[in-house]
Amino acid sequence: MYGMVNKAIQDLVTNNFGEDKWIAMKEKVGFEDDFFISMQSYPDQLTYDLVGAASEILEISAGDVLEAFGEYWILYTADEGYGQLLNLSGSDLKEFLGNLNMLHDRITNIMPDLEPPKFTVKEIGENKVELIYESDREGLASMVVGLLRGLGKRFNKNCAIEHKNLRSEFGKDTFIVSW
Ligand code: 1MF
Repeated sequence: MYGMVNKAIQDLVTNNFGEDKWIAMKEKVGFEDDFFISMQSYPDQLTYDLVGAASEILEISAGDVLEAFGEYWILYTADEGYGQLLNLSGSDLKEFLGNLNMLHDRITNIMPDLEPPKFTVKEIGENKVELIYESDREGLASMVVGLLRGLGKRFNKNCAIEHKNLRSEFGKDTFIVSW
């Protein structure tokens, strides 16, 4: 995954739990560089290791780390100079969700090593959509819950997120988002 993702984890931990927690995490995973390069690709394993280390050091479940990270990612990218890109992806929650593949296509033009997930969105009610999430990566469904929560906040929507179908059982992760 691109360094940006690891950098966002660093930022989340440093801002919310303090620099020393981050230093302990770095040590635990054996990352010895001074910083991440946003536009460089790092092994996925490093990101998984960081989540594992955060879980141990902060004493919260890995699922909760992923969820917190997902929510933070929306704020983080908006703040780090990509607000325009997010603005282009929709001015309300439904529109944004419908444009997730387009957003990732745009990013792939600039970050060719991106391995974006694929989304299928179906409107199932006035303020309700079904979102199918397919990623080559395992175990990130909790992150998607956080991402959806972060998007809800971005659009000032109090949304409910139900993880309806689990990939482990049904081959795909399906979420019902309503607001
Ligand atoms: O392969 C990758 O390195 C990678 C990195 C981040 C692939 C995808 C993503 C985004 N994704 C987070 C990790 C999930 C990994 C996976 O499932 O395999 C979030 C996807 C997502 C899911 C649900 C709801 C919203 C989601 O994303 C919203 C989003 C996605 C990307 C960005 C912002 C919001 C983004 C913004 C600016 C970026 C990069 C990503 O940086 C840029 C862009 C253009 C030029 C320079 C830097």
